[in-house]
Amino acid sequence: MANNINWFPGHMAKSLNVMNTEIKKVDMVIYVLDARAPLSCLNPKFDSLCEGKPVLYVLNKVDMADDSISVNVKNILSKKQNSDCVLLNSTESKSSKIIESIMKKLCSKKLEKNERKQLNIPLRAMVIGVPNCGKSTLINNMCGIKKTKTGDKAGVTRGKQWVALKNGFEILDTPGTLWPNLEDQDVAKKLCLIGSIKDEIVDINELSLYLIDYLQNYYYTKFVNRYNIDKKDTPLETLECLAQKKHFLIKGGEIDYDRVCAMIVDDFRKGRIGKITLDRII
Ligand SMILES: Nc1nc2c(ncn2[C@@H]2O[C@H](COP(=O)(O)OP(=O)(O)OP(=O)(O)O)[C@@H](O)[C@H]2O)c(=O)[nH]1
Ligand SMILES: [Mg+2]
Repeated sequence: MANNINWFPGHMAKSLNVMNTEIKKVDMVIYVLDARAPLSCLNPKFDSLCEGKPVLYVLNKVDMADDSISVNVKNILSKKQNSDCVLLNSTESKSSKIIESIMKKLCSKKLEKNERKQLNIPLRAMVIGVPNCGKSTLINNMCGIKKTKTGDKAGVTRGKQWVALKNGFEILDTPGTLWPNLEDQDVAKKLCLIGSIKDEIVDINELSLYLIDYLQNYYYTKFVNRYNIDKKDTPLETLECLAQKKHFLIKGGEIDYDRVCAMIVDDFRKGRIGKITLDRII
């Protein structure tokens, strides 16, 4: 990339501060990761936030991710102390039903203590994750009705929102947050591809070349099935060949780079190329 990708606007810094205060009021954390780039979604700023709290990792959007990698990630994360992990498609009605019993298991000590003291206090969880990973969609799924605003772009939720569930649990939705200085620019590109960084600050041409290179290395058959194009010497040659094939040309027969780049990124985001994961965990 010509310029480093970094996106840490003031509202994210503010949200992190609010979360650091609210964490004291909750019994556990629901940490949502986009299964298409699960490791890249791990925010170093969340490490201290989660310290001492049970964590349920929700590997979300598994309907769009590589199944074998999702299973590997689940195995790694569920082995972490005081943690568990579920694979989920939050857009599928009632898919989050499995979460209730896991929450109770992770907070069993607290629940027993409350029962002993005959305290009728609801179990409280904070939902955290990078922008656009599906936090609000998950909460709506847990509610059974749409209580929080969702949308297919980064930064939909602004400000905290408590939601009470029928089973008595109270869930806190938080705005998606990243961290200052995305030092690993591969991570930054993956976060762009899954829609966690807003498109306005990203060079879509470079992003699509990165994606082509990755797909040709790890998902060659899926790439060929979608575009019917062999591997060329460079991702740029593949991109140009694709544009010619699609007749994405501007006046004078020049390649319409913006159009072909936008198409391939959109195809990935909509899952048209197939179930793909951008982090390798094998
Ligand atoms: N295919 C698929 N799409 C999902 C899933 N979960 C959420 N989405 C979609 O992902 C997009 C983002 O969902 P949100 O719930 O708004 O994400 P968020 O994490 O709350 O985003 P911010 O509030 O911006 O941080 C929406 O278009 C959802 O429909 C899933 O499991 N599978
Ligand atoms: Mg949200």
